[in-house]
Amino acid sequence: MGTPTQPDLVDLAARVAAVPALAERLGGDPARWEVREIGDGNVNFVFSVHGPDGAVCVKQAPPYVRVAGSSWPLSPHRAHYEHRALQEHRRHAPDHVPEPLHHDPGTHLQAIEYLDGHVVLRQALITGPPPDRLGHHLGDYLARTLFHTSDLALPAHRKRALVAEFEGNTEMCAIMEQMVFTEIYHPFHRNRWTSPHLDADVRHLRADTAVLIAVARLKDRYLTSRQALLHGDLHTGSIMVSDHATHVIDQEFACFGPIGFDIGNLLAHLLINYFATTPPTGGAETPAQTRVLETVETVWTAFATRFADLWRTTPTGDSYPAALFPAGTDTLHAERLRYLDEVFRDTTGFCAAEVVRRVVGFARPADFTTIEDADHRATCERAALRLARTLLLDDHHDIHDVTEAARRSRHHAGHLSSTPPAG
Ligand code: SR1
Ligand code: MG
Repeated sequence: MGTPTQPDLVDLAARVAAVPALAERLGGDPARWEVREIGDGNVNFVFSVHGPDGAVCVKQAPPYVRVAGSSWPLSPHRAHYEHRALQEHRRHAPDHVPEPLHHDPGTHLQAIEYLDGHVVLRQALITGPPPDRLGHHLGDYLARTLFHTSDLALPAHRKRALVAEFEGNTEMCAIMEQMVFTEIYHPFHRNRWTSPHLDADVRHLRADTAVLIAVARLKDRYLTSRQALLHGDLHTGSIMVSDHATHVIDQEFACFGPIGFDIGNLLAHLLINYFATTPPTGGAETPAQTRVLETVETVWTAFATRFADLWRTTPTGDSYPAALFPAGTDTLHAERLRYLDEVFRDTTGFCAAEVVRRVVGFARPADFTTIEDADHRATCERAALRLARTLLLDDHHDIHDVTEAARRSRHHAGHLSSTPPAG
C-alpha cells in the first residue's frame, strides 16, 4: 500500500488563519499556534490547533484512505457529508455532538469544536470501566438523532430532500457494503485474522449457508432502507468521553439507512470490549466487564424509552398521520412496541455482522489487536464469533437475552471461566 502523506502543518495553520471566525477563536499570532496531529483513525488526518484564546479540531480528508495511502483512492467529498451530518445531528442532540465550525468544500478541510478533557472511548474501555452515564448519554443520542431524521418526525418533502442529499455519499457506503457484508466471507487480499488459530473458524463461517443468508438479508436492509440519517460508523473510536460528557465524532460514513445499523454497531464494539478485556488467566467476569454489559443494556433501554417518548410527544412526521392518530390519544401504543421490536431485530443482526468483520476483516479493533498473546487473543475472538453466530441465527427477545448470550459465549469459548458453562 502507498505511504500516507501528512498535510504540511504550517500550511494547515495558514488555512485556519484565513478563516476569520477560527482566527478569532484561537487568538494571537498564527505563527505561534501549536498544531499537533492527534488522529488515529483509518480514513482522515486530524489535528488540534491551540492558540492563546482557544482551540479547534481540524480534519483534512485526503483523496485516499489515510492508513493505506494513495494505493486506495477515496473521494475527499466525504468531508462535505461529515459536515452536513454534524449539522443535522447537532441540531437534535447538541449535548452529544460537537459544534461544526467551518467546512471548505475546495480543500476538504473542516474545523470542529475542540473537545477539551475528552479521550477516545475505545482507549478508555481498554484500560478501565465505562464512564457512569455512558449508556444513558448514548441511548439519548441515538434516540434523538434517529427519531428526528425519520419519517416519524420529518414531513415527507423534507425527508426526501435529505435522503437525496446523502445518497451522494456512495463511496463511503460502498466501503461498508464490501467490508461488513461481503469481503470477509470469501478470500480477499485485505482480510486478516489471528492465524493459524482461527483458520478453521473462518473456514466454517464461510461454509455456513445460514450465516451467509442472514448476512445477505442484512446487506439488503442496509442497501434499501432509508429509515433515518445514520452516523454510519458508530464504533467506540468514534466517541469521545470525559468524566461527565459524551460526544460522537467522525460522521464521514453518514447516510440514510436502518436505525438498527447505528445501534448494532455501537453494541458490537461494547461487546468486543467485553470479550477482549478477559484477563489472560480467564476466570470470572471482572467488575469492568459487568459494567460493560450493563452499559449494553442501558444503551438499548435508554434509546427505546426516549424514542417512544419522542414519538408520543412530537409526532410531526408524515408516516403515522395526525389526522388518523391524533396526538394525546394512545392508539399507537402497541404499534410503537412493534416498531421498536423490528429495530431491535435489526440491531442484533447488524451487531453480529459488525462483530464478525472486526475479527476477520481489514479494520480490526485495538481491543483485540493489543492482546499480545495470540492464543489468548484467539480465544477472546472465538467467543465474539460465537456470540455473533447466535445473534445471526437465533431469536433474542430482549437486550438481557443478548448480554446473557455474551456471557455464555465467553464461557464456552475455552479457558475463560473457572465455572462450568451454563446452557
Ligand atoms: C478504509 S476504512 C476502514 C474502516 O475504518 C472505519 O472506521 C470504518 O469502520 C471502515 O470500515
Ligand atoms: Mg471513523
